[in-house]
Amino acid sequence: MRTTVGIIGAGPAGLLLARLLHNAGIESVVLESRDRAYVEHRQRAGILEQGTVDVLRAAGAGERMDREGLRHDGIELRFQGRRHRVDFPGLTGGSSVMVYAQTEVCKDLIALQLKEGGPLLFEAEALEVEGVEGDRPRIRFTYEGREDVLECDYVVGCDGFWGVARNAVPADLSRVFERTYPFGWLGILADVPPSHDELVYARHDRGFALLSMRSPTVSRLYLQVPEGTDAEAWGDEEIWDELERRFETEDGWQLRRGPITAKSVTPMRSYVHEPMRHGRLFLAGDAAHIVPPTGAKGLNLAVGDVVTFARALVRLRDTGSAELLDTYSATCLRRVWQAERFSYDMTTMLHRAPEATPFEDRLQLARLERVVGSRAAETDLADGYTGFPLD
Ligand code: RFL
Ligand code: PHB
Repeated sequence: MRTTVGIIGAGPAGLLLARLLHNAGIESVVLESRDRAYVEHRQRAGILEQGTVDVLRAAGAGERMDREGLRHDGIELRFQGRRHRVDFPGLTGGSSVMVYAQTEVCKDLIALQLKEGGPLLFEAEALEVEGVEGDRPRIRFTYEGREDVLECDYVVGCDGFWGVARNAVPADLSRVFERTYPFGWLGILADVPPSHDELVYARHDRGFALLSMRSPTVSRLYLQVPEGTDAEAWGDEEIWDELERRFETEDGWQLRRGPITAKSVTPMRSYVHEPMRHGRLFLAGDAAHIVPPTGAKGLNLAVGDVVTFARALVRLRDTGSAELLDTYSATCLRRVWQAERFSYDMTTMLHRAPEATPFEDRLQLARLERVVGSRAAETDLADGYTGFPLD
């Protein structure tokens, strides 16, 4: 098999890239190791930045998002029983975010790709990327029980944190910057209308909690739990009791309970692999970087990377200039590091580390007081949350 761009992975990064290339008249093949149902139902992100919404619309993939997505103009910060709303459009000059689940983004992009785009092979597992320093990189993969080779002009590794593409960058050229956190998130889906009409980020002495949603009838909630926690160790009523404690306010706000339909634990990690390009291999999305979910940035970063790659390839085709391809890694990494900083700040401001000292607890509260008391600090948070611009 032969194509222009070989894409490994059909998460948001790989699927959107295939769509952008199709719209530009550039051929691609997507290889995805899992089956379609798995990719369409894996519970993950929920928040799309304004820039991501604009990209999906321009790609012709925004129709259902515009019908079913929920525009949010703010979030609530909650600590010491107090509530503070951060007004995004008022602080940023008009930006907002969209609540539309990653599962739905993937379903929409898969349907478009299968209808209009190039090949998208499920249960096709990339084994290795070869020859990235030459003109004809290849992906060795298995499909329907056989080993095969996809010859490409370019390979884009959109295969997430556990993928194989990154291995094709020689160890002596790779630099990894990493931090793991001594806690994770226990996430639940519940068939109950959200208890608040915007997301609530709560800092509590017992740990962080987040109220989010999937639709007007489905809530998504998270609890900070110790690293390595088994989701099944938490009973449903125990989860609701703990959420209630952490969201408690002085004004008697009420949490609605309902049947829990899914439960899982996510570890928390910050990770950046530099460079994001080696020869004709380009890394995009979680294959190159991970952020803790507190800033809601992971999917949005993946979108930024593939937009940058697609633009660069179109520039090469239209003008003969490889300049944007050559600067791909540096361009993406500028935005990646701003998102890493923002996600780290949000995480450390809102979570209680197991070994936190009373001094650190006070500092954390002072950081929150600063955000709610200073328009400059609040604007900085709103700017970061609604998204850093694509260059
Ligand atoms: P993905 O989604 O992991 O997709 C990679 C795909 O590659 C496939 N694959 C392979 N295919 C072929 N051959 C191989 N050898 C392969 N190895 C792997 C995998 O099966 C998979 O389908 O990466 P991508 O596309 O870069 O997308 C990144 C996002 O998924 C991720 O950053 C976000 O989900 C992070 N995230 C959030 N991001 C946001 O922007 N906003 C949020 O509100 C948000 N909340 C979250 C999140 C992530 C979470 N978890 C579970 C980590 C909340 C949570 C709880
Ligand atoms: C989600 O709805 O899954 C979600 C929302 C905001 C975050 C993380 C996850 O910061």
